[in-house]
Amino acid sequence: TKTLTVALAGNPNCGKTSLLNKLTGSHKSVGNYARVTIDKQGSQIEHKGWTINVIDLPGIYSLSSQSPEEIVGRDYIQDEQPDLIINMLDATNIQRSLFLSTQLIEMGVPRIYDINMIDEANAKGISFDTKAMAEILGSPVIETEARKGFGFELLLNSIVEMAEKGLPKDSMNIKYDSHLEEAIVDTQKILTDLHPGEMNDHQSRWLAIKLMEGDDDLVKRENDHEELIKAVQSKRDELERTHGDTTEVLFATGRYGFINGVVEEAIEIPATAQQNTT
Ligand code: GDP
Ligand code: MG
Ligand code: K
Repeated sequence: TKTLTVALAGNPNCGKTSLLNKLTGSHKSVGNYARVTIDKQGSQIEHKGWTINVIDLPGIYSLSSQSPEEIVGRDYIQDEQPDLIINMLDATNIQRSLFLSTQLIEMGVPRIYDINMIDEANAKGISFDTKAMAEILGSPVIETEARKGFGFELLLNSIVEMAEKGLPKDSMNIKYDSHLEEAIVDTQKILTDLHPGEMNDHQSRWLAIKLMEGDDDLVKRENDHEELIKAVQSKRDELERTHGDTTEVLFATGRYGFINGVVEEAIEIPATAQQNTT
């Protein structure tokens, strides 16, 4: 049989467990508890001749290493390499949701976007041009209401369709300010010299960005390479001096710039429903 492993990634409370329960007919409690373990067995769903193995990742806002949930989620994606990620977005908090998406894009994982809570968003007058979004985000975009199962057929069809076409190897990038881009390219050069043949361009770009952001976990892993760590630190210092912001803030600003572009092009948010971006 044809099988596929799909990981569900999204912010806490965006509806991941609801989707899984509804899809599998199970009744695991839908709670709001902290969770840092992953059930790698997953839940199996049969659709159009495929067995889709769905893994529920912990709720996360980012893929840095600022919380155990983020580290566990990121390690799972890197080590287990699920075939596909369903990136679940909270339609009522789309900017914040898309922050995680920018990081999944940078990791280069094949993905489908699931805009959940579409009922609540529509009730607030928020609407999405899913075709335009899919074009900008480089992958299919589906709307769902996980509590009721609305949109699931489309979501499952989209998963199977993608699997049958062959999952894309992603090369889409988030573009940053020119100073950041220069620093990324320089860092990538050092990385590919240190790890010859181990990383493609997309992977070295991801690691360069993470190191530039001062990701503790990844900096620790590269700690043997004194020259790299020194070079990264001096770039960080220089960027902070010239821009007056930490590199973390500079990268976050770049990500929100991309997100604002998505909103401008493809999402209608009435003034009465403006959302948090933090
Ligand atoms: P998780 O933290 O991502 O696993 O989110 P949950 O599945 O626990 O859902 C969080 C809350 O949102 C629960 O109260 C769900 O009943 C509710 N919920 C989930 N999906 C939807 C949806 O599409 N529409 C609405 N209105 N509520 C939803
Ligand atoms: Mg959950
Ligand atoms: K708009």
